[in-house]
Amino acid sequence: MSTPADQPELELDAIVIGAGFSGMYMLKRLRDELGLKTRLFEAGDGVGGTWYWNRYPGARCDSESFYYCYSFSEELLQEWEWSSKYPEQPEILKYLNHVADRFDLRSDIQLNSRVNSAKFNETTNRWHIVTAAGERVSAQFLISAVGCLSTANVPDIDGLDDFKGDWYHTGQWPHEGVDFSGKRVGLIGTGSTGIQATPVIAAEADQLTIFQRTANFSVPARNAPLTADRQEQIKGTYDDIWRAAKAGHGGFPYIPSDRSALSYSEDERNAIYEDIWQEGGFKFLWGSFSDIMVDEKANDTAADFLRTKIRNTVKDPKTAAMLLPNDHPYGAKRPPIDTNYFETFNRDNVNLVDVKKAPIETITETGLRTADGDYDLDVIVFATGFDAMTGTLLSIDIQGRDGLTLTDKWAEGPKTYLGLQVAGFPNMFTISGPGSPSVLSNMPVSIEQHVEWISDCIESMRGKQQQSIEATTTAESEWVTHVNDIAQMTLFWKANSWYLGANIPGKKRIFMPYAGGIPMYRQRCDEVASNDYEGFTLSA
Ligand code: N01
Repeated sequence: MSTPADQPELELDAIVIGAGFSGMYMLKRLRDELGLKTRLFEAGDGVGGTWYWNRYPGARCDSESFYYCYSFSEELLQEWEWSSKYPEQPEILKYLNHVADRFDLRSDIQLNSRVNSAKFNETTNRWHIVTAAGERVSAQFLISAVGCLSTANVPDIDGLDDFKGDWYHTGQWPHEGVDFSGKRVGLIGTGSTGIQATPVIAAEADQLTIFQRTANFSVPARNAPLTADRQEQIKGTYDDIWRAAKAGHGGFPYIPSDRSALSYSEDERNAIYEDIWQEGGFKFLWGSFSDIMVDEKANDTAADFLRTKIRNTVKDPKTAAMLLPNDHPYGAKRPPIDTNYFETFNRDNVNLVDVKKAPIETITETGLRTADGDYDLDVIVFATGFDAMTGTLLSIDIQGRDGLTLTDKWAEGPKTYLGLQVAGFPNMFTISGPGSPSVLSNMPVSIEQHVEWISDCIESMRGKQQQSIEATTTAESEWVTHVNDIAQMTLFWKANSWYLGANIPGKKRIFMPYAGGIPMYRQRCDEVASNDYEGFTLSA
């Protein structure tokens, strides 16, 4: 019987990996606007990327729906109706499926096709990939659209194989859902995911025990339906919305604050915080004061305000004290947005365990053992995050020029030029790669900018009959230094976050995203392009 490995290699112009927001738009641009023979390979059996995999209870977007979407098609913007301010995962997945159908993308998306390896041939300037099924495909361009948070981190805790109950990682949630009724559930992790899942699981389970290693700040989402009037108003002002989003530091369409937290009296400042906390969402971080992420004293004012809110919400003083974040500045870990997270600790069926004080020792047949004692559980939920920004790319055996592997190249942390290319890996582009604003921004805005920059670059190459493009090592190392210098000016360094790879044992501690903001970043990318792709070597 013939297998995919027996088939002749399929020859294309471009290969895209990943069918989330980035990959689908990349496919559309390359195929429909440049006329390239393009195929998108996706490991899952559906499109949607993050929104395909993360089906855990309570999963919803922390950015508002009307700007957490594509801006490239006016028709799409006008025809799609978001039901609420912060849509749930099924609605975003439905939107991405609609995009796949509306732009007829499915015919060039190959599902259930994990890319195992990608190797560059210097003689032909082509990339050769092999899928898990053994299928071989080559193309001039290889574009990674694998996402920043797609490799689940299940901590290596002794005894997991012996556990007689069920366990799940939130990023690999079963499609049929999980029935928690009558169950004793243990949830490990209090990042954005754990904070979204906690109230929903608590409402269904018999008992929920949260195993918290680091207490986290969180601001209420204040989710609400989008009324017909609000929809109409949004749809009538989309040009202004996108103009503001592209000019905003984090890709959000609101004016960033330009006032210092320290130039107000405590009462005045707290009144400003209160107003913005009542509004809810990310605006608390980016729209309140301009110095929260750069000045520790300013940050303390926001942190104190949020700690007071926790104390006032959680009735049991012992539990409230455990929930007070005390080891990192607010915002230095990605700030969660919640719906009734702290209120959930007032329920009788919810219990909080501090696993920093009494660490998890082992998982047993019947539950989990910490240094303090045993907890009987029917289900364990790992809301323990991801090997972020590099984990997925490094799980593919990628080899550039001279047999250089990406794993070796990034042994001391990721190195890229603009987060778009890696020296030694010609004709390979990384959408929202390390060194770009990506996870510090409203992702669709950053993704569209990368996709458009890459397709403009390929179009320019084709116009000039250039066969290969590669970042120079000089441009790359200058960019890495710049990314580092910018991060050093912020408080991001002061937390053990996944931004720094600190959540993965043994991972090099390097600040991976670009913290200089979207306007400065876009300007640099545009300058590079208009200076004949300065910092890249282009060859005929
Ligand atoms: O993961 P995390 P996440 N024992 O890494 C704990 C995006 N997102 O899935 O802080 C005990 O943030 C860990 O503890 P600590 C968003 O960008 C977006 O929540 O390392 N605990 C932490 O509490 C977000 O930032 C949306 O001490 C362990 C938690 O697990 C990113 O995804 C919604 C442990 C992991 O937190 C990741 O969020 C949700 C161990 N061995 C998420 N290992 C949107 O709205 C880890 N932990 C779009």
